[in-house]
This record gives sequence, C-alpha cells and structure tokens, in this order.
Amino acid sequence: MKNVDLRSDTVTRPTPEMREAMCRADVGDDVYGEDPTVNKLQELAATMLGKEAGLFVPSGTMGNLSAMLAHCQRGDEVILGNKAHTFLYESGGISALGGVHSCQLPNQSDGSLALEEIKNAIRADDPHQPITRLIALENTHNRCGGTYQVPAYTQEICDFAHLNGLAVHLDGARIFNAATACGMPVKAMVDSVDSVTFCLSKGLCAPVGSILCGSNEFIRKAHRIRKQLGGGMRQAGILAAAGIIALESMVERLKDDHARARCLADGLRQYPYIILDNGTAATNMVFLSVSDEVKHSTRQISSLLEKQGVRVGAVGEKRFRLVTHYWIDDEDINHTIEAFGMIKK
Ligand code: TLP
Repeated sequence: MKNVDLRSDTVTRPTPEMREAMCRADVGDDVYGEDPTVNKLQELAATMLGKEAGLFVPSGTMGNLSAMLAHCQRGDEVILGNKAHTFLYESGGISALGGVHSCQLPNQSDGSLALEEIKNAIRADDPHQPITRLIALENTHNRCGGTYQVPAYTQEICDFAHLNGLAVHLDGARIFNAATACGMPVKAMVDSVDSVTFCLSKGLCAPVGSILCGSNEFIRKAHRIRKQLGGGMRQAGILAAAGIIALESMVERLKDDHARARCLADGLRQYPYIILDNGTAATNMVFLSVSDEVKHSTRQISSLLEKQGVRVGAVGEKRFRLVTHYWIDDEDINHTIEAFGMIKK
C-alpha cells in the first residue's frame, strides 16, 4: 500500500546522509556553549542569512516566541497578520508567557500586510494604549497558500518600521522556499529584518530544530529567554549535525518540491469539482476546495483518500492543503491526482 503523506513538510524524516552525520557528530554540553556541532550550525546559519549570530532552538514556535519576547516588554504590542502562524498556531504564547499584546491586521491574499494599515495601527503616545514595539511578518506565508514576498516588500516595511523606532521579526519558517521561488540568495530575503526564524525540520528535512538569527546583542537576549522556556539543550550536536546537512545539501533541491507542487495543481485542475486557490502553487503548497458536487463531508473525503494511501491536511470545510517535500516523488504526484479522481464516485 502506498504512503503518500502530503499533510505537511514537517512529516519529513531525516535522509540517510543525515542519520550518518548524526551518528558521527562531535558533541558537548551546549548549555555551557561547548557543543562544537551546534556552534558550527549556528555560525553557518548566521553566515548564510547575513546576520551576526544564530541560536539553535528546538522548534519554529520557540524561535518566534524567543524573538518576540526579546524584542518586547510586557504590555508592548506587536503588529501581525490575522492569518499569521504566530497568531493562529502558537498557542498564544506571546501573551500567555510574555504579556505581549497583539494588533492583528488583515493579511492580503498574498500574505502581505498593507503598509497603509500598519501606519494606521501604530499607537499614539498615550497612557491608555499599549506601546507599539514590533512588526512580525511571515515568508513564505502558510495560511495564505505558501505565497512568498519579494525582498523589496520586506525592505519597504522595514524602512518604515525603523524610521518609527520599531523592530521587524520575520517568521521565515520556509524562507529557503521563498528564496528559491524568487531565485535569490536567502541573505537578500532577510537583509532588512532585525531577526528571523527559519526551520530545519520542514522542507530541509532535518528531524528537529530551527534557527533564530539576528545581531549579537539580540541573540544574547534570546539565548537567556530560550533557557527560561526550557529550550537549553545539552548534547544537541546530534540534532545539529542533521541541520548542517540540511543547509549544505537540501536547499538546492527545494525547486523540485515547487515543480512537483505545480504539477500536482495542474493535474488536479482537470476535475471540475476541485477549486484550486488562485495562484496555487506558489511554492511547495497546494490549497484547494472541493465543490458541493461532491456529496462527501471533509472527513469522508480524507478517509477516501487515505484508503488509497494518500494523506492530506484538512484546513476547513471541504478545504485541503497538500504539501510537497523530499519524500514525495513524481509517482506519488500521479498517484495523488488519480486518488482525487475517486472522491466523486
Ligand atoms: N507549521 C505547521 C503547523 O503548525 C501548521 C505546518 O504543518 O505547516 N511558522 C510557520 C509559518 C509554520 O508553518 C510553522 C509550522 C511554524 C512557524 C512552527 O514550527 P514548529 O512546528 O517547528 O514549531
């Protein structure tokens, strides 16, 4: 039986090369700063992103949380999108743990925030109001369909933020996908932001971990917060070893995931009862809805697909997300297209 798991690129298992590197990894106690493999990964990531320093964290969520708590004090406000991962899917950590208030602006369909709306959202110097401190962006944008923003957009927001004494954090969980789609080095994508988190454990295939990058001073603060959150790891070099392979040999191939996502979208277009989101697939995600012509419920559709060995993410009423990654090949794409042909029967 086939197992085509398109629920997310988080389901990726480490490659044989990663497992090998994990076995051989030189390790030490990272809480003492003595794990050579973690140190190497952090330096490599910071260099690739053009930032002074990097911090290895167990998850993207902890990377974003540590960053936002490092930028903001209790009672400060962060401007973010109403479809941002940091707003929707991180358990409200910034307010629960940091007392940080959020101002949610509508994400445009491409995942961007309108500069005019940001301008209007900045608080007056008035004791009734929280202090606007930070703008949080996301690239690629998950809930907006895996869409990406070009560096000029990020630069425009950052220029405005910096002129107004605000910092900008980028949730770049899939920033390497964004860079691939733009055909630009990742450094150019994050040049203007003050801090950025990216994930090693999505399209880059490492089993665990994300990196937060920023200035030396910022990373020193975030390092303390990571410890407060319980994210100080010991012989984490075992995990970092896979992260190094992720950065050295998995970035180039992301274009294959994007090509397969486009191929999947093109194949599904033949079915009149499948409504693909406009612009899908911009990167490695395909978002679609199934029309009422198909009488099955969301659950029944998922289960019909599963019976054929295809797993997809249900993200709403008859609405699905399919994410391509390293463990999905051309045959899996064809099999998935065929499986969608069965849901009408
Ligand atoms: N996203 C997951 C789910 O949480 C939705 C997925 O399957 O896509 N930022 C973005 C943009 C993300 O998509 C995710 C994970 C994270 C941050 C958090 O990363 P982790 O799961 O490592 O905490």
